[in-house]
This record gives sequence, structure tokens and C-alpha cells, in this order.
Amino acid sequence: MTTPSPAALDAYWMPFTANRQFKKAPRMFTRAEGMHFWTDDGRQVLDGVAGLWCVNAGHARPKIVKAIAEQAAELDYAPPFQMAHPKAFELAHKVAELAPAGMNKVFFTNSGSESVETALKMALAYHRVRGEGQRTRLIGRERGYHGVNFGGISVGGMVANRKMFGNMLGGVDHIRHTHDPARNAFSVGQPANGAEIAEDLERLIALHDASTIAAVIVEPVAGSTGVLVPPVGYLNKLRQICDQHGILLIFDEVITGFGRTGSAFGAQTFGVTPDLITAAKGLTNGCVPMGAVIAKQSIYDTFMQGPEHLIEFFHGYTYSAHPLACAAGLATLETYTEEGLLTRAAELQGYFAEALHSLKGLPNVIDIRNIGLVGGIELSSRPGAPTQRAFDVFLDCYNAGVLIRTTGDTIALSPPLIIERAQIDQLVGTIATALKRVA
Ligand code: PXG
Ligand code: PLP
Repeated sequence: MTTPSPAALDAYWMPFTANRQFKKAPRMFTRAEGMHFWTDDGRQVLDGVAGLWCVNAGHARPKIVKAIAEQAAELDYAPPFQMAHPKAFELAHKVAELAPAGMNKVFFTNSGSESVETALKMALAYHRVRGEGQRTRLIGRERGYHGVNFGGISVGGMVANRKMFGNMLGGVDHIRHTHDPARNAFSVGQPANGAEIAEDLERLIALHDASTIAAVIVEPVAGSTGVLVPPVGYLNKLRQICDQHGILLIFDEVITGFGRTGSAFGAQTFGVTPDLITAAKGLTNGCVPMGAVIAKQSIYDTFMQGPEHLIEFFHGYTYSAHPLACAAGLATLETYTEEGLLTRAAELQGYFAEALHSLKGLPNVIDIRNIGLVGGIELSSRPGAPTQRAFDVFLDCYNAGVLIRTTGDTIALSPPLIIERAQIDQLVGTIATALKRVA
């Protein structure tokens, strides 16, 4: 297959992409299998980021491919409002089994962004149903990423994703982020310092009063902002403050869900149970778009009151629990279980951490962060040209047959959980060579 002409690339407005730069020198994948992509000019590229943090079992897994094909032929679509199909219930059960104890109600969406909107609305409606409708304030965290819809960018804390879009949701506030390189640079796993940063929530409670706050949303490990691992004790402290003040705690596990940190969910890795979990990505191994919100039984029960013929939660999507997504999700969870993939990151993280931290001392490397099979390598920015150094490393690695991801001047790694040790060596070795080559 040959690279298309510039005219053929004209109509597609690409998401989160430098469109003009890309269309001058396109990078196209035409096939994928296991740990690899193949480009339109036939080159094999090692996938160091599970597509976009989602293809946790590797690409084109036969069981998942077959399930989707069979489902399309058997039941292509079923309306999810006042109707259903059996696989929606089966998948909800399987997800609930993997979730922390007591979190056993599953609401389906089509993406991480939709999961976030759903969870925020659930939190507001929950308080209202309980007679505390004045709890309308939502608290996020600086540097947080919660997708791109209006609720998500409002509670999110990545400046470039917010600044163009006006006032967003009212009444939102943010706690401090946990990035503290002065104390924690080059920490292996969870940083030792910074549990007390959670007390910043008390500052906002003092300012707004707890009685106005519905929920706090954080990523257990902040992904998109460049891999910020929670300091030891930080998430426990957030949980404790939320409990003390009747505030719901939402973990956005769109990235950390489905094995990324060494357990099914980050909540289990870090031993802290939230009230709501948002998930997506790894739920279907990236094969069919799908997300989910996992709620505590007590939250669901709160909604189940009043006349039985009335709808309890006025929310849902045309494609909630889409049959193809449910089929993909069931086959994905079976694959994870059969192959032990949900705990494989825990087994490999020592090897992965050692490989990553071997990059310390290479040109421009100012911090390295890791947990499970997630890694962040932060580079100093070129004066006056932020993001360019990391992007040059990305291009160099791509040309050398390895796909990485960059955000700002941080390289983010999140390989499929099937990665072998030799492939970790190839991934990190290729980055090392690129770092030496790119000034
Ligand atoms: N929450 C979190 C924590 C995420 O990481 C979303 C919500 C939104 O999910 P959707 O499916 O609507 O994209 C995400 C998505 C990156 C990158 O390279 C990360 C995401 C998406 C695209 C790129 O950091 N995370
Ligand atoms: N816009 C219009 C005009 C619609 O009719 C609908 C759904 O019926 C939507 C948006 C929402 O679409 P979805 O349910 O796929 O999110």
C-alpha cells in the first residue's frame, strides 16, 4: 500500500493532532497483531503504549475478533432504553466481580469522557435524591485529565484542554496536584513524600463548606499529564477527608483500570475504595468503544425509591451496552483471566522499573516515574520550544520501529500487558538511543 496523496488526507480533521504537520508527513498503521503494528510501507512497529493505553491484551486477539464478528451477525443492535440484551447483564456481572468489594452496579457508556460525565451526574443526582440537593460543587485536581466533554474539562486541570472553551461548569474547584520533583524525582514506584498534599481538600472545604460539595474526582495515577504516581498514603488521606464530610470520591480509572497497575483496578493496587469508578479503554481491549461507571451498591440503592414505573436516573446513551461492545468486553475479560493479565503488571514491574530507571543520566532526563506497567520519562524543555524535544524523541523512536507517546516534554509508556522482557529491553533501548541522538 502506498502513502495517500495530500488531497486524500484533506477531509479528515484529526483529533489532538498537529493536522498540517501530520498531513505533510503522515504516519499510517494498516495492520496490528500482538505487540506490533505494521505501517503502510510495511514496517513493523513495537507498540509501547497499548495503542492509546487501551489494547491491554495486545492486538487482534482471536477470541475477541471472533466474538465481535459473531455478535454482528447475531444481534447487531438492541435499544438500551426500556429494552436490553443478555450480554449487557453478563458483562456487568463480570465487571462487578473484578471491582472492589461492594462496588457492584455497572452503568455502560461509550468512552472515558462519557463515563466521567455520567459519574459527575450520578454524584449530583445522588445527593439530590437523598435530600442534599445543595451539594452541587465538583472538585477536581490540577493536572487532572477527565476526557474532553464539558464536565470533564471543568474538573480537569490541563490548561491547554480548558483555556479555549469559556467558563465551562460553574462551581468547580481544584485541589493541588501531587507533582513534587524537588522531593520525589526518580522515585521507583510510589513516591515517599506528599501524603499531606491531600489536606489541600480541607482548604477547599473551609472555603466552600462541605455542605456544598458533591464529589471529588481524581485519577489514582494521573496519566495524560505525564504519569504522576500517588505518594504513599495520599489516596487514603483523600478517602478519609471525603468520608468525614459526606463527599463522594470518584476514581477515574480510564487508564488504571483492567490491569495497568498490577491489579484489576488502581483502587485495589492502592488499597483505597472510592464510591464511583469510571472506566473505558481496557474494558474492550480497545476493539469497540465502550466505557463504564461502577457504583457502590448503596449509591444504586439510593436511586431505587419512589413508584416502580418511574425512571430512576434520567441518563443514558443510544449506544450504552452496545451488543458488539458487550461481546468484545466479555471476550476481553475472558482473555485477561485466562492469561493472568490483570496481575501481570505486578510481576513485570520490577523488571520494567529497572529498565526505565537505567535511563537516568542520559541527556535531558530530569525525572523518571513508574508504577505497574506505566512509565513516565520527563525531559527538560528546549528553551522557548516546549514539547519539541519529546516530539523529536517520539519521531526518532517511530523511525526506529517503536511507538511511544509524549505529553508535553514527558514520554509516557504503557505497553500491552502481554509484553515480554526482551520487548521491554527493545522499548527502553530504542528510547535510550533516541535520547542520545536528539539534542
Ligand atoms: N479519564 C482519564 C483518566 C483518561 O485517561 C479519559 C478520561 C477520556 O477517555 P476517552 O475514551 O473519552 O478518550 C481518559 C483518556 C494520552 C491520552 O496520551 C490519554 C487519554 C486519551 C487520549 C490520549 O495521554 N485518556
Ligand atoms: N443529538 C440528537 C439530535 C439526538 O437525537 C441524540 C440521541 O438520540 C443525541 C444527540 C445523543 O446521541 P447519543 O445517544 O449517541 O449520545
